[in-house]
Amino acid sequence: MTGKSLWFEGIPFPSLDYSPELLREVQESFLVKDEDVLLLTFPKSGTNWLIETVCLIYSKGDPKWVQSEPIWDRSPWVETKVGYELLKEKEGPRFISSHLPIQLFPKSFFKSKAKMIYLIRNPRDVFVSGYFFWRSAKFVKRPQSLEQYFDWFVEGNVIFGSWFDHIRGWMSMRDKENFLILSYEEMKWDTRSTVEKICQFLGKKLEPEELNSVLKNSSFQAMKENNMSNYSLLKGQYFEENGQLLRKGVAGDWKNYFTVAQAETFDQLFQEKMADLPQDLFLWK
Ligand code: PPS
Repeated sequence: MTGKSLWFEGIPFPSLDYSPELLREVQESFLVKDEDVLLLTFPKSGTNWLIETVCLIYSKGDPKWVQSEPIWDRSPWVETKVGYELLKEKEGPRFISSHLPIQLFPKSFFKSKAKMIYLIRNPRDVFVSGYFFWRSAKFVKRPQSLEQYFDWFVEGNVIFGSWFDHIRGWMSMRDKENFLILSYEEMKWDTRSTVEKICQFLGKKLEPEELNSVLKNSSFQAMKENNMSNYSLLKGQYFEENGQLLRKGVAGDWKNYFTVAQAETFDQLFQEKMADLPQDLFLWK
């Protein structure tokens, strides 16, 4: 299991809990319902923070639910074996998480009215976060050095493929009413306004004290201490003891790791790949 990824349609996936047959079935047959809420990201963009926030919005800030049920059961990953089975059984409105690129996403979504939130993060920070995370994972090809992972990242040979392709693919949905784009950076810099934006999108109204409780219980510190959200339950089978989901939780950490040459290579690549998209999508600039 250690040291391997699973390849499907030219994209590396984790080798545990994924299979080509399932990925095809999810795409062709998973039925998205109009009342579902979908949380979509490229890995390491702040997915779990978004899930926690949405769960807390629905529980009106009451932390009982997020402190008693693992985060991957509250909002299962549709592309995993465990998540797919769980979602098929769930009644009523569901929260569904996914890292799938648009071309592999369940086709039924595109004919539904289900709401999707797509969270973007500065790819430089996605890269650093991914390097430290995948290094301790037992179900992917692990990077041996930051330099090696940099090469993989710019080539798009990391788990779930090219960050640039993922963003470009999903940004084609940006004018749809049921599609909300947020960024990790705006969540960091103005968490309250971002939570209000999510509430408005999902048609949820919170009292001021409920909103305060959402903010308190979805904070980096609260999530780091919450065993239902910090992935500590996955240590052993999925991760080494030193693995941690909640590493630093800041914007701009890449500046502590990139060499000048890497920063220039990355800028150039970004320019080449993303110049034709509206630049206000990329709030870290
Ligand atoms: S995963 O494995 O792809 O689902 O990881 P994901 O949840 O997308 O991203 C993990 C990074 O998100 C940070 N994080 C947070 N930042 C701020 N506040 C809160 N509450 C929070 N929760 C998670 C987490 O620390 C990872 O970023 P890094 O830079 O590694 O710290």
